[in-house]
Amino acid sequence: SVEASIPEPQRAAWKKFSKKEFSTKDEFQAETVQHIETTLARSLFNCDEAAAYSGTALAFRDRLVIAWNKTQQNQTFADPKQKVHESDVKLNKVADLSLEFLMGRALDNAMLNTGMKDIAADGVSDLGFRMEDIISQERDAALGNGGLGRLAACFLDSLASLNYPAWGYALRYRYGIFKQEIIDGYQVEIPDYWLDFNPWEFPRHDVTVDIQFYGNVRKETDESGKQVSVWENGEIVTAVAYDAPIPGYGTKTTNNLRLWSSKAAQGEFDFTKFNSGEYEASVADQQRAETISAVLYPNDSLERGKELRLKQQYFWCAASLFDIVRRFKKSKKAWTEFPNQVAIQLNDTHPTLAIPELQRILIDQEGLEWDEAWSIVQQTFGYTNHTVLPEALEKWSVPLIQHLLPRHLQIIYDINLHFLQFVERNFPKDRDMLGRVSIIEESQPKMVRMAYLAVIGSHKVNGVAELHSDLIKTTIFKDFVRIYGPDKFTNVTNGITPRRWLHQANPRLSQLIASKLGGYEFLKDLTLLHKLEAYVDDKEFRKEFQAIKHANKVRLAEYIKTANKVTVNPSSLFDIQVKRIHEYKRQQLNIFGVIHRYLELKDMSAEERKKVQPRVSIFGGKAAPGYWMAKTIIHLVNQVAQVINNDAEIGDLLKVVFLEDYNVSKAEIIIPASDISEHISTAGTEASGTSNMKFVLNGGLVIGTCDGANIEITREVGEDNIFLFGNLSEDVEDLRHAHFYSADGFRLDPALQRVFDTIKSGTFGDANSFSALINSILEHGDYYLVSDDFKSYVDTQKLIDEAYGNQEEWLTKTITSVSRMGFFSSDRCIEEYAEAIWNVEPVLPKEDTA
Ligand code: B1H
Ligand code: IMP
Repeated sequence: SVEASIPEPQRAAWKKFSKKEFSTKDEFQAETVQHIETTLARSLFNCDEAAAYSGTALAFRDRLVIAWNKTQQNQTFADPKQKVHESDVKLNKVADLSLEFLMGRALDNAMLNTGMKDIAADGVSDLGFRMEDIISQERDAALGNGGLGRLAACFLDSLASLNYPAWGYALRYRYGIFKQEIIDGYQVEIPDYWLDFNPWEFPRHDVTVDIQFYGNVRKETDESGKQVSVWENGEIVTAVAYDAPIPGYGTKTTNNLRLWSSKAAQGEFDFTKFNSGEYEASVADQQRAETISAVLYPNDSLERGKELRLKQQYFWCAASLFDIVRRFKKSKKAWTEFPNQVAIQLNDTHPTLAIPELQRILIDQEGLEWDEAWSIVQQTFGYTNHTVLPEALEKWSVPLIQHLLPRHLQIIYDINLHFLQFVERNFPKDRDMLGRVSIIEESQPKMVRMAYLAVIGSHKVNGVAELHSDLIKTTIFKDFVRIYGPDKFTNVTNGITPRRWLHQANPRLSQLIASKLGGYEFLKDLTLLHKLEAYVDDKEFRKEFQAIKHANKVRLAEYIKTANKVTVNPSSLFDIQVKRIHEYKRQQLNIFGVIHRYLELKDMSAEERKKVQPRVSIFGGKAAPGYWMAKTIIHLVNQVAQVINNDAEIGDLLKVVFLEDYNVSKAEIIIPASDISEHISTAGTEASGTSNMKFVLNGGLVIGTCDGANIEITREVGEDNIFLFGNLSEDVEDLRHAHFYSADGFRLDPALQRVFDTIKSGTFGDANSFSALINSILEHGDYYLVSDDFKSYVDTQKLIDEAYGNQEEWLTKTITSVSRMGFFSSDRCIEEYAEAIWNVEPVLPKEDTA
């Protein structure tokens, strides 16, 4: 084996001194104190909570690294007991290319996944600290916008927990998603510089890749007389790897998240320029290079075609592929083996340049023929689509790609030519087809349609919930279903990791479930939750379940008190909508509903008000900085909150709260505290949604449209346990059409008209601030069907008030729902990807195989 190739004395010395994973309280404390004293240069006398966090985190990081090293060795060498030659190196790794990984905090996750949280909590308590305080010192790793980035993070947790050999690849942004402050009711963006102290990452200054941009392409003839293309004279930027360990739950498998950071190729700065007096120019080069990985683009579901974004995408794809290819080449296997050894999943179209890049490596650098190379490319990639919204579909202008990546543009044109010839052979009579499916859109300027390139360059394409996967087959990829047949397209309904979203966020509920199910096995096999249904009538269980929900609401109420200076009654119905602010997600429908409720309360007599179900409407979420309409919605919510919360006549009957800076760690407090959560997108617009799953798993019910994963949640929990409303996706087109062309004109529900009149009268401040929001409905065709769904929305909210009035029945609904959520574990997703798309098997850690 590889071990055997190292001389015995050397191995003995390593074995003797190589670090062991701590497993007792004493060992944990020894590690922590040592880090505080030596790594951080602090002492008993100046160790604050921040230092205690750092010491604890470093102790856990070291522990993860030991497991991480073993995992990487184990995954790299097929069978450690047999003699393994270099040529037997086994890869079979999944590479998950995602521009976003919304990881949140790492310490709590590391403690829970390694099963060491109790020991550590006990240990820090002896040192004078409370574990909750230490945990809350950590800053979120916020390298993502929303659902797409968090899904990638859940997938990493599942991949490691299921022992799949998998690496995530992304960029090491210096600034993650901005921090949101609400000032005078408006969103203000503050940069999120999160790297001053990040104990979780390992700089790998020895793992670097030089990446080229711009330049030109020259044709030359090689020794064998073959024409080859040489891309040269470009600008070089260096990618440096930073690795973060990803621990699995209840396993020693620890995978890797590799983040690339950009720096100037010549190192710190150019000394020749510096010495010749061009100090500023030498620093400018350095800054230009570093800008590539400087900041995460804060647009969720909107593409803006900026050159820097394209640079980010290529930089990251090229560095990641270089890394994967280098590792494969060490195995000395034939190229035809590549797709059997590596599976690369494209998280949306953002990494689509990896397709022409791999083709370029194979034909220009490795000397393969076009067809052979292309077959390898297609077998290697899988593409996950996350949206059908037209404004989110990526297109890059041909002149921009020509300028930045001249060789890639040639390859894209060649891919397109081969593809269109194939289409022409198979559909000779359908002339329009060629124009429709061409990768190149014949606009001014011409555009490259990245989604088409991703479909053509992958062997499988999947949507993220059943309705969405059906929609992509009948809308954006309709022609491709005819061309390739339906088998190329599949569905993998999204899921969430129960480790973070139940065990970590709601420890008391997790513990209650474990007490009934005989342990925590359900965290590895969430379908075991179905056994809870047997306890739905168990008095003790019901009491504890309800007490937990109440305690979680108290915790959120305390947070609201601190953060918003608003007192809410934890016995009210907590109605929560937290997600990115977007017209298609329809926070405007929610706030119009709140205004309607307020007006009704104002109309009531004191006697009538006594019968009303008190409610707290909680909002949270970021608007993209340039998305004016979304910012207007935030402003309206805050103005409405201001008026209602200060109306003495209303008191506890209605409170409105906008929670600032929604992020992963706040979600962990907010989600367990809902009675109702809102997932009310216009039907057909939300591909899946994943917070809907999190809320139900934590004992909340959903008000939602027939959209995304709401449909499968309904199938699982039963129609009686969810509040569905609104028009169906198949009717959306007709309704939009009717807004413009209906003979009897645009009709507005009188209740919604009254809401608009109230806003226009200045009740919530300057009416002009909100005119665009109202006009988008009254004047511009109400694209998101707010007026069409308003009545059914407020009627359904009434049903919810009534249902909540019967607390026993409500409790039955919530317990039943929790017990039926087993399907929504991201472990199930990963098994589906592994089987239907990647064709990979788990690699068990050594200890577990023995
Ligand atoms: C989703 C995005 C997205 N879909 C472009 N598309 C982005 C598109 O930075 N950009 O340019 C960023 C994000 N995000 C979401 O993915 C869907 O809207 C959700 O419905 C889905 O649950 C989630 C995960 O599949
Ligand atoms: P390589 O490209 O195959 O050398 O591996 C890629 C990365 O994995 C490098 O950063 C290595 O340091 C790391 N790596 C490979 N094998 C091991 C191991 O056994 N322990 C820790 N890291 C490893």
